[in-house]
Amino acid sequence: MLRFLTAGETHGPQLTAIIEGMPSHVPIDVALINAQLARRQKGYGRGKRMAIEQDVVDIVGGVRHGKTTGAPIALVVHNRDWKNWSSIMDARPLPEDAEQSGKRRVHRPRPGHADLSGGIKYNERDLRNILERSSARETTVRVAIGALVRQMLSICGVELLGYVRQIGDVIVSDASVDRPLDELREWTERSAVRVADVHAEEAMIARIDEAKASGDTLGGIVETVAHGLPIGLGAHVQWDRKLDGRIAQAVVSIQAFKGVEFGLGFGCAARRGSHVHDAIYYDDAQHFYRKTNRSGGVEGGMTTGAPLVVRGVMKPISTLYKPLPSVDIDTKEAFAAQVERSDTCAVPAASVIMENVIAWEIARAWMEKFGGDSIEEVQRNVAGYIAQVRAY
Ligand code: EPS
Repeated sequence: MLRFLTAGETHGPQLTAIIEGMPSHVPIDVALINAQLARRQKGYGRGKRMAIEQDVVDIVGGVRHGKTTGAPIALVVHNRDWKNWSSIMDARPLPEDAEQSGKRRVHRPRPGHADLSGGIKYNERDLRNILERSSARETTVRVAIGALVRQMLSICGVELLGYVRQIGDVIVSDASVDRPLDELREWTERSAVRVADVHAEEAMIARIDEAKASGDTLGGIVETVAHGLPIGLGAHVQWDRKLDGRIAQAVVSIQAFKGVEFGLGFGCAARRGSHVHDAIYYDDAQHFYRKTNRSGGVEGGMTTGAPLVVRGVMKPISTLYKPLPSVDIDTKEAFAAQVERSDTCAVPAASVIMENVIAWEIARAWMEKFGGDSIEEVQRNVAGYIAQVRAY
């Protein structure tokens, strides 16, 4: 069973993850994890924090001489900004006279953030204790985790790509996405907003500039495609084994994500069934196959063998430089919400985050289906299953 936990605050010393259940002998290239972290840091519309950070991972357990050992893997990403926050975020008690001045206390909750609900729930008078952990900084280490486990997936032929479909009211053309995976990747990685559509890119950059100038923020829609999945990852037999259900939970757990869809998704509502489902065909060369992939590669909670296509919607970031009305938790008086440094638009970064979060869920389902203690055992199990599928 693959599982992980993360810990760490946005302005604390580091983010930490422990991953358990990786088989032994998976070659791990730290440079590939750092490359994913670098992709996450890019994107037009990010704020000043990204100029401070240069995220790199330290592997401090479970990998030896470039290969997993089967032991729990511990990852650390240091926050460079920590040096500017070390006294504010110190784990040790403050001297009594510094109690109020030294903490950059937050007491005017930002609408849309975890500040108010978290403050009330945890009976916390300093909302910084909520903000520090609810921050999207935590996605750094989730990307590192995805980047680690996809090194096992890539040995098995699975490839993923995340890109942007919409920022604000600017939508990329379907034709720009409808390209071979390598070509789409090349375009996406070159683009400042991770789109393969130059007209949309220009309009998106203009919208981000407008939003920034007016102290506002922008959300959007991101998409991940995964190729190389066999038929039958996930299972129909129990609610918590359905792959689409798990991916939905993982995607909506990404900070600021409000929705998820597979294939046609919400577009299913307006169509008749005959224009929603993917008819089944058979020939000797292709075995069972479909001419369409409206399902987005999942039926009954299981992969169909077609590419998995997932979209997620990210709301505009809730920290506004021109803040919305809020209420001071001390005085109960109306005030503008507290302004904390933030980004105007993090949708391009969110496409990298969703890609890696989905890689994790695929890896988890992969290990449930093909699980073994070494990568050799996993590969034998995959090969045996593929032969069984071919003979069906
Ligand atoms: C974030 C606020 C900003 C972002 C941060 C997420 O951080 P800070 O308050 O330090 O300026 O830059 O994102 C990251 C640090 C990151 O690595 O993505 C928030 O409030 O969620």
